[in-house]
Amino acid sequence: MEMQRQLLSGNEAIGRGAIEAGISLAVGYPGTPSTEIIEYLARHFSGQAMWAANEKVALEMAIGATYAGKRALCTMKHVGLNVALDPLMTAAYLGVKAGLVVIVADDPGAYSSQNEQDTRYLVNFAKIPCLEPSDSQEAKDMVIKAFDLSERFGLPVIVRSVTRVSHSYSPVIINEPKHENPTRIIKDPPTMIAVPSHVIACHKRLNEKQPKLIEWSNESGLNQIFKKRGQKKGIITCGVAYAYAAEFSDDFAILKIGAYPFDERIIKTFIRGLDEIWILEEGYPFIEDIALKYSKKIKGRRSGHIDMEGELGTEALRRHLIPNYSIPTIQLDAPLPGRPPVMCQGCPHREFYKSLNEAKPTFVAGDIGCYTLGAAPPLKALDTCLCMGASISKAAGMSLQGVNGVVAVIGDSTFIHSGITSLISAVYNKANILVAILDNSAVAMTGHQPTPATGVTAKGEEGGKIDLVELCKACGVDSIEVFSPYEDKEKNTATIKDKLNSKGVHVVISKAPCILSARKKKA
Ligand SMILES: Cc1ncc(C[n+]2csc(CCOP(=O)(O)OP(=O)(O)O)c2C)c(N)n1
Repeated sequence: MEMQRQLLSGNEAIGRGAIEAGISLAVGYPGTPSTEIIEYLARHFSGQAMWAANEKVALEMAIGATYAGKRALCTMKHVGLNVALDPLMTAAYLGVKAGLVVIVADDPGAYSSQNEQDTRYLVNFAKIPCLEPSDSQEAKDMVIKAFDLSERFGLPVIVRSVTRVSHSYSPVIINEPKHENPTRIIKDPPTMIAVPSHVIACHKRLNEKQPKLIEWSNESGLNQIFKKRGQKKGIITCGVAYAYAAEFSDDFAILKIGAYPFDERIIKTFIRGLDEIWILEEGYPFIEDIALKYSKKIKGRRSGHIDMEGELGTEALRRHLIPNYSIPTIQLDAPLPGRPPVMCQGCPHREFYKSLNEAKPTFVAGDIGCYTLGAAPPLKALDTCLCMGASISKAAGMSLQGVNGVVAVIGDSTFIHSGITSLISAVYNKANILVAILDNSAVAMTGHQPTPATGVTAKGEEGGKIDLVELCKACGVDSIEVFSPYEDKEKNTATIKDKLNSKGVHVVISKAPCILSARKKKA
């Protein structure tokens, strides 16, 4: 094959890496900034690339594929790993039977997320390795390395990306894909059945792997020192922050961390002879807390030199690293207006909220999706939003304390992701709530991916189709009504009012396609 170079985003490069590593399955749940990995694979991988109902299910499906001897890729955003943490923790104990790589994309600055948590702490907690790329080429190479590492140690491996790696484009060399592993059904009870009698032995095996993982990371070449003679200042960095730090390599020696866990002695070696050491890492001060054990000259987030919150970004770095740096400013006649995200004109959620506001609920527990934008003026329709699936459970919790007139508002994808079990729990515990499922037949917030209720797969093919009405009925709700948010709004308000004043768990499904996906279909 002739050498070929392509301009790929980090997410596309991750997808390409997975193809070249010989995966048989790619499965994930949408979430910015990770979504485009499965979308790329759905277009470019002739094998299986699919969406699961949530991240936990995605990871369990990927683990299942490894029990058939196949390599599997699983993708999610950072908060998705909280959902998938249960299988991940124990998969580390049991080990995997073929390469399993989990891509977790963090969102420093929380541009599209409910928090800016740092995946490296969960990696550490699970005692598994993690690789962290700084550009698209590294993203591809590290995915391939991660599969080999996973098979060598029999462990799931995480590749941590961040928004700026996932969404930035840089050239990537394309190579021939490896052949997929042949199917072989694996049975090995002591390493596949997590019952108490096996746990201690599994945990011991996991602990015994730890020093070997450090040896591997030492030899991997992924933790590197770049130091020129006479340099007195240094930067310890990782991921995309390495790309920023590299701009200062004339003045600063650089230690780049690409593989975790790493041998802390590399920090001791690096800081020798340096008068000032900056720690540039997106996320929480993970490396900094280790470095602080070895030097008092460390400057970073923990030591108060860089803000603890928000994205590091390039501007902040220039400000810190170049003495007397002044930010060039452009004089404007008037300040630019703020442009917070808003609901689209004609969005069906907007019309639903108008009817809901007219019904004057006591409290509205929102959830995560485009409909969260209903919290903003002029609708001001929501009183709370926490994490995916929490609306129904929070509403039930309030109702069981005697608060009447509580509504949970949840999207179709979020309902399938983690609302169903909350609905069952509300019915079981005899809550008095109204659940409004805003069914726009898409995961609109993350880019109009299909859902199990649309019956279309990630590849755009016909899949199984889940009927939300039948599903709610099967959960035992007291009543269920479907209406269009555009039509007969007075009647919709009357229906909502009636359900708010009734005992039991009631569901209304406000059904109308997302205005953008409907337009896309027409075009
Ligand atoms: C645990 C977790 N996974 C993924 C996401 C990313 N995400 C934000 S909203 C959303 C779903 C939105 O779809 P839906 O509920 O159908 O509402 P819509 O945006 O279509 O109105 C997803 C997947 C997240 N915030 N948290």
